Amino acid sequence: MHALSDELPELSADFWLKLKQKCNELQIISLHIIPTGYAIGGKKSFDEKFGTDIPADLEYLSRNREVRDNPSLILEGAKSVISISLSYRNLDSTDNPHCGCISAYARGRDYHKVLKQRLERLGEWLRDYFPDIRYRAITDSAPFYEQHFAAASSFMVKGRNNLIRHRDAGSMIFLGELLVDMNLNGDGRIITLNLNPESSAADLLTFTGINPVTGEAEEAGNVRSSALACPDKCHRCLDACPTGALNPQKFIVSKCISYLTIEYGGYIPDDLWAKIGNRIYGCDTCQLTCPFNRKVSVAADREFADRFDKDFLKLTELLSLTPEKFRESFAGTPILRIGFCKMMRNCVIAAANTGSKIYLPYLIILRNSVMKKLNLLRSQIALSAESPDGGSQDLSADSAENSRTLREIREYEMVIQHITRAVKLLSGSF
Ligand code: B12
Ligand code: SF4
Ligand code: SF4
Repeated sequence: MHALSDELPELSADFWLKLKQKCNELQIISLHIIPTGYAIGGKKSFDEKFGTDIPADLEYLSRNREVRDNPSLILEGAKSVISISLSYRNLDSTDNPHCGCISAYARGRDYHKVLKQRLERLGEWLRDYFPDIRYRAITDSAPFYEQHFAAASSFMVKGRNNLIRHRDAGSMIFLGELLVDMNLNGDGRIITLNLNPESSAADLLTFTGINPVTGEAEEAGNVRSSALACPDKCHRCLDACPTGALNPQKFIVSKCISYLTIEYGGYIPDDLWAKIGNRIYGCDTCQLTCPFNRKVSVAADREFADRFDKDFLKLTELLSLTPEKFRESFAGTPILRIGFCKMMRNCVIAAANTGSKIYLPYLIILRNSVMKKLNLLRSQIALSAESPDGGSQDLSADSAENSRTLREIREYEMVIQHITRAVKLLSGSF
């Protein structure tokens, strides 16, 4: 047992070896430790990235910038960040236009839950070592520069596809962090633990300095500077991106299919329909084309094994889902979060993109059931707008329930709009 102190505790080779064993047991495929001060400068890079052009659905990202820049507002006294990753590698993407394509990251158990559990278990293990240590697990759950901290590892780099990739695992990895109120970095250098079970004890740790001017991890002697960087001439991901969201100047979030199919809640502009193809949830194109994802030596985490039966992903099956069936079928996966309406919108576009009339009856049936639900919701609102004396009352002063109903009405109307265009396209009436 070790007492907690502000000084670097005596972290023996035994500590690091045991930590490596623990990570191997928890299927953690990378771990490095960064001083929390590494966050400073984030506001500038955030503005450079989004400028004032943050899509409304991602507006939440621009809040709490002071927390992003100062992790001790997430955990009081935070001194080090333990950045980890888990692999979800699955290159089996369907090109069959009659089946919906779900992004690899969403085909297994919800990564938020898995990461959180692993981080908690890592935290408990650390507490056995340092009984006074306090920690906080982060998995998309707090305003935090996840990619910036991840790229500080000797084994990681941010590619032109905008994603962090790991030397042995490629880019199909999830990032998570454990903030701790103990200085595990000692002299302030970044410490990368080699988790490859085959590696020797002499190869266990890499130390990287932080450039005092740029605030970035030093490149000298860094593994990533040579073998891992994007080759100068490679632009495969940029060329393959269906919508042009990835381009050398700036990542255009509002054109990214991942954003459009998952985050965006409105009508998808007509000119983007064909580009979406059969992608009904997320997009992997800029990862599938990356050569680094071909030569991967790390196995995917068991929790992220594909749960979806190929037959279930037929568009005919998906278009026949009811809201209840949707919830049942996607329970436990991140897909549940987008809700029935966004999923139906995405499937309607995929059906329109096949150009096949076989989907017309499915679309008509879906339109009828969506209309029925819409009428029900509209009458609920009309009823609540009537005052007890028979007159009408002001809805703005209304309950949370009314605003939920109004939101649902907008969502169902949005599905109808998409079905109307899909029917026109497939019946050739455009
Ligand atoms: C919003 C979001 C999206 C949005 C916008 C993405 C974007 N890149 O802007 C959309 C919906 C489009 C999206 C798509 C995807 N996402 Co996403 N997304 C996020 C989320 C929740 C926030 C990202 C963000 O914009 N943060 C704000 C910016 C400012 O911070 P940042 O991400 O850390 O990156 C900045 C810093 O590195 C900073 N920076 C650079 N230099 C410096 C220097 C200093 C000093 C500082 C402080 C900062 C700094 O600049 C970067 C911006 O360019 C993160 C989780 C998270 N909390 O970070 C996941 C995350 C980035 N997404 C992830 C994934 C898996 C995806 C998809 C692959 C999913 C899919 N298959 O459909 C796609 C990939 C699309 C692509 N090519 O980028 C993973 C990426 C893992 C990885 N290997 O990198 C993350 C990290 C989630 C996770 N916990 O694992 N995503
Ligand atoms: S996820 Fe798809 S749309 Fe988004 S940048 Fe990558 S290839 Fe382009
Ligand atoms: S496809 Fe090429 S340019 Fe794109 S991330 Fe991979 S190596 Fe880099």
